[in-house]
Amino acid sequence: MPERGLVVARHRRHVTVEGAAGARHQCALASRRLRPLVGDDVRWQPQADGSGIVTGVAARRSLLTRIDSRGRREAVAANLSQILVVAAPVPGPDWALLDRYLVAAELMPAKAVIVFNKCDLMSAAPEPLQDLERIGYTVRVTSALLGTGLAQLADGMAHERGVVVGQSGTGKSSLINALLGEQAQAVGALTEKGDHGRHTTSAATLFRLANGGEFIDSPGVRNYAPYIESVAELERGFREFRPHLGACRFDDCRHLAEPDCAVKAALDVGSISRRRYESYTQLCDLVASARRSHRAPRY
Ligand SMILES: Nc1nc2c(ncn2[C@@H]2O[C@H](COP(=O)(O)OP(=O)(O)OP(=O)(O)O)[C@@H](O)[C@H]2O)c(=O)[nH]1
Ligand SMILES: [Mg+2]
Ligand SMILES: [Zn+2]
Repeated sequence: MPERGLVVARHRRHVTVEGAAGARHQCALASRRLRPLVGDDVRWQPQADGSGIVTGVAARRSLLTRIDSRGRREAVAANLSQILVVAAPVPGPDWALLDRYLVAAELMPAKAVIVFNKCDLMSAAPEPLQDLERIGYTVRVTSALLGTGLAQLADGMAHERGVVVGQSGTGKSSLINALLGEQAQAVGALTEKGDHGRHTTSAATLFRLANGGEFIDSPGVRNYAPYIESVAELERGFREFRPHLGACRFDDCRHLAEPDCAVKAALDVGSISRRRYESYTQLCDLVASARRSHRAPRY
């Protein structure tokens, strides 16, 4: 009998599925057309040796995407309700990268949580962080080293399914280890049988917190951009633009050089930050160039 399960890790040619009973099973795919992602709800057929075969992927509630190296849409993870973007004073924060993750969260949609880690290495919150808080983002200041802010961070993850993203070296894994504490090993255990002799480390693995939070660790990135179809979609990714959208002279205003632009007027009076606006114009360029090299979306 096929069972329901949750994909908790993706490897090159198979996935790890958590069954209804909580055990984890290495599963092959019944068809090459199936492209299960971490976070996908699947149907799988248990095998006598403890492994399984994924036979179907349920419709997705949300999808985190990125632009791949050829400008195409690549699916990253499914059914997330939260994106935790980790930045730190060391390595110096890449605010543009952080903005791109915030755009991804707005468009999915998913709740975004900005985690400023390694607070033991600084005294005052940097200005961009204050700007982001002012426009309504949740900011958690933490130290995985000292344990600062971890309880509030965990509270905000209760009953959410999130992914932890950000630059390499910001402390994502350290935060996860600190949050999991001694749970870490228990969740890492895989059913040995059924492993098809492959130990390729998966790009993403799902962990569970005692409060019902589920989250995915991800390897650090140097660059990231969500896949965005059009400028009309992109502008909705900047939450502080929203009160001004529809107030420009032209319906299809891209808020670049057009006259009587409400977004640029807001920029001029300082209610939209110049830094955020620059992130927007960079993404505009990226959307335009991705469209030029556009091919059929890949899943
Ligand atoms: N001072 C200080 N150092 C920290 C803190 N959290 C992590 N580190 C250190 O930062 C370095 C990188 O930590 P990781 O947890 O490996 O960072 P990561 O984001 O998982 O990096 P990738 O896996 O490469 O993406 C390690 O040397 C940690 O010990 C913190 O709160 N304070
Ligand atoms: Mg890591
Ligand atoms: Zn405009």
